Amino acid sequence: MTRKFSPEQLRAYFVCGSQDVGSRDILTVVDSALQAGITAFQFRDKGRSQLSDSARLQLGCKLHQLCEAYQVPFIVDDNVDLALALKADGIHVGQHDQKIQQVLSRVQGKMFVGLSCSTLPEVEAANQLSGVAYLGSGPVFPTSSKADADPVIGLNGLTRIVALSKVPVVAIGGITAEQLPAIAATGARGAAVISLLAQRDNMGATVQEMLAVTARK
Ligand code: TZP
Ligand code: MG
Repeated sequence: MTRKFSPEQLRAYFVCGSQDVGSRDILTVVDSALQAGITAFQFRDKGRSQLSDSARLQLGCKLHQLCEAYQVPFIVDDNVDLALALKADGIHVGQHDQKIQQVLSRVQGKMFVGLSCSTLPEVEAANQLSGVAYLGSGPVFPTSSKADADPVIGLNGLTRIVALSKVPVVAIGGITAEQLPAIAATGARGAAVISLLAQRDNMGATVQEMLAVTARK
């Protein structure tokens, strides 16, 4: 079943691939995150990942099934062919990935689309498009999870992006539990994190904090 986009899904958004879990089993890590209450999962298998295309497809299939069991949207990073093959609920693309217009027309009616924007001109361009469900903006803080990350935008940069964007924004990059209230105060609808969850044994408390700071008052 394809899950439609809702801004609530941005509240506790877990991004993960085989490169992010060290010697642990990614299926166990994602299952724990789902049990802990994440609201979206993005399969981002790249960078230091050692998986072949077919192993990535197989893993993606299992991860999608897991997400289905918890009724949490399964989003694929960057790779439109993989997202279509896996019948993902969503695709997330960056400014350097396939041209956003091409992505929008290839997946139209099949899944929702998230777009990375880290500058105001990028947000202005995104505002001209129809069909972008949400923006991912950052890195808000320095990150060690993405080798080619854009320059840090800080909380001030994030605040400006949120104010300009016509669609909901999820913050990403170097987000720690301590920074969650400040992220929420910018108006961002949630935080997208790799290390905050991938490198935790007990994810329950962290996910609860992510949900608490984004709860409707
Ligand atoms: N895009 C911008 S920063 C980033 C991505 C995928 C990495 C986020 O990982 P972490 O560990 O939460 O800093
Ligand atoms: Mg699904």
